[in-house]
Amino acid sequence: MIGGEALVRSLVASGCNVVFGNPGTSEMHFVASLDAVPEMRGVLALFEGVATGAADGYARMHHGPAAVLLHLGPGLGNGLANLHNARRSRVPVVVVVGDHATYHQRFDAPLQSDIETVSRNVSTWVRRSAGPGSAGTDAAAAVAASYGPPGQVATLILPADVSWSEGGEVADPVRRTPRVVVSTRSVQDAAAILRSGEATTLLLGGSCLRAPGLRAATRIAAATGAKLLAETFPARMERGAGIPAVERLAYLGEMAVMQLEGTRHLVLVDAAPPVSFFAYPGKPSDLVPDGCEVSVLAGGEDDAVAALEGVAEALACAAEPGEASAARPGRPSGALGADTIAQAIGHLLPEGAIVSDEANTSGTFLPAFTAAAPPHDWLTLTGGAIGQGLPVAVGAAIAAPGRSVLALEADGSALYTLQSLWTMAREQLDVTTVIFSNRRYAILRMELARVGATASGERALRMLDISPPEVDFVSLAKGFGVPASRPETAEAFADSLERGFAEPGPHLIEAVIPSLF
Ligand SMILES: Cc1ncc(C[n+]2csc(CCOP(=O)(O)OP(=O)(O)O)c2C)c(N)n1
Repeated sequence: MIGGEALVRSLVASGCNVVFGNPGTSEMHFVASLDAVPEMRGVLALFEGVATGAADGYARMHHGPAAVLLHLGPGLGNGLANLHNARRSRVPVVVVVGDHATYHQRFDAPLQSDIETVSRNVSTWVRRSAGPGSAGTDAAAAVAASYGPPGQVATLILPADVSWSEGGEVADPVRRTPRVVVSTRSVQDAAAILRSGEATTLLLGGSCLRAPGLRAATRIAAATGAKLLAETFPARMERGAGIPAVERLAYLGEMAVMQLEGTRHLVLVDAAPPVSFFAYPGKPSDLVPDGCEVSVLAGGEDDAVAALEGVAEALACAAEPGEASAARPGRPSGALGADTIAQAIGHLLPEGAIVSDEANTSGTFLPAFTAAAPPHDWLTLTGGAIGQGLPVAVGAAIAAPGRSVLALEADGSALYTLQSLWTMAREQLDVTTVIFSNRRYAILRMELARVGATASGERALRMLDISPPEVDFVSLAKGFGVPASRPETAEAFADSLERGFAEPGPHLIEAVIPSLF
């Protein structure tokens, strides 16, 4: 068996059986192995950023990693922004980067570059496969490393001759390392803080944002009066009717300061301390209020949900009170805007939907309008590198067949990785994409003022407007094989959305709306 096939078989043996990729000559033996190993599903992406973002979305919805296949340093570089986001999602991703054959590297052929340096930026684990005999164990080690906990990006560099040479051996399957049980001492310390009667906020992140963690935290809050906040950009948050609603820490530092005001004790539960997304002249970077003590109940490697349940038990909290579910909003009518779109989504979102949210400023009304929709998952822009939403939707749809995926895309962000539509069409994924076409980089108009930049004349604003020319998303979608429409009223939008959810395969709805900024 050649090294490349041993690597693919070893990935499959360890439960990694989807590869998103964009290959080149140095990866041809990996590609050829897909015929020999039908258990591995190959999904072609037409840009590396689609492949890496899809792996992130897949891992958010699946218990294990997807693999990504990339072509040397330039291919890896093209995929870097979404690997950065995946790193911030703290999900397992295995990246296989093909390289020139070992003996070819000294010739400095055109595609030769320093792959390690590029990969270190996002990967906690980087290994270069030394020979066909170790390619299988290298793949298994990459899967093991990707699990963490917390999940991480593991990169295996595979020289072409390692891939094509005989002598490959399939590695034994690896198991996921369980999360660490938080000490009784930490649980008791957190319980003591919560008993003190001083204003306490629990900041929840990562694994706590699924229903069991949210339920345990809500029991604690009900018993002690503690405030609950969720991290600003969760990788995956469960919400909707019957799931306790927890407000997210605001993106705007000024609003986050207000949310945290008066907090004497901030208890971190699988979440990082709150910091401002950017620095602004005269404003704080550290959002922890003055005089507030920060403690950690559970870190990323810990079983944070069990820790919350332990605290709830230590405080003898009552069972979570059953909440009467609020009513969904009615079907919208009238003008199409960010508000009526949110209303239509709240009205129609199917049970078990997965929402990939990169609506940016146009998403302002979504949390309130969708709070009472049936239970669903909400996936957000974890690392702030835009162009993530559509690829994440691709990966989520592949990880969770049978569930409706809704990609909410601001127009500017959609244009980074629009080739995702082609993969949705080719794989016939049940993804409905809504483009919020405000024809601006609206958030940057707001940031222009917030950072105190004085210029806001025509020449500066031209850098923040994406029209003219007006991007025609309906034609673009059709060009990629995705049926599309451009409804002009709230009623017509709701009809299109309903059709998108009801019909199999991908759909795109372009909503031309006024910009909020
Ligand atoms: C990879 C990357 N490049 C550039 C940026 C800077 N950036 C932040 S928001 C933004 C424009 C967002 O516009 P759009 O997606 O249309 O959303 P809107 O602001 O209109 O709501 C840009 C260019 C970024 N965050 N990430």
